[in-house]
Amino acid sequence: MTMINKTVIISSIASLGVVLGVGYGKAMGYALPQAIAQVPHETHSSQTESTSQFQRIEQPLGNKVAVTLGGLSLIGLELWWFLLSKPKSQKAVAVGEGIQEVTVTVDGGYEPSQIVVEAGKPVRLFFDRRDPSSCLEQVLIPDFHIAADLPLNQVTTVEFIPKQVGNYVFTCGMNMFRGAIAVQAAGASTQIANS
Ligand SMILES: [Cu+2]
Repeated sequence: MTMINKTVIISSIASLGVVLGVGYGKAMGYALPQAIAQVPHETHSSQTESTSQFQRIEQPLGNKVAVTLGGLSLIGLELWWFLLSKPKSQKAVAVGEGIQEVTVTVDGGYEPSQIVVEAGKPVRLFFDRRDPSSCLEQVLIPDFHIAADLPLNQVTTVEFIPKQVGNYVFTCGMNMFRGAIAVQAAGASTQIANS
């Protein structure tokens, strides 16, 4: 896992903690005095301690349980998203004679997000867009001067010839979702086997 991912996880969990803390505090009966001021006067007694920063208000037990369970499930969802959904992205290897073809499913990201091809031979990528999010309506492969619109529920073909070995990224139009095309030397594995 990269450093960026770790940073994202930590900051996400921290921000979730703040949101959760506020919600939890409200459900458990604590609220800032400004919030109390907006509640009709009858709902809280005259014995409230106006000097304390937080004041206690009664909430049904159901609210407390709901917020607690909601928070826990959000944390679970977040952990799943960052820790378990990432390894799903696989490598697609398309090395060999002729045109190297790979179908990339565009649905909440790119699947596969790692594509291995050989240098010097044409590559044909089929982007199958199934995600209605406008975030994924375009795919960019800057190194090959490609900017393709991906109509929803259609397969869009993108072609290029990678001449140089290297790692080339492809992203959505806003650079939020990413994948990579690893271009290997032609016949690299054969050369290793013969040497
Ligand atoms: Cu995007």
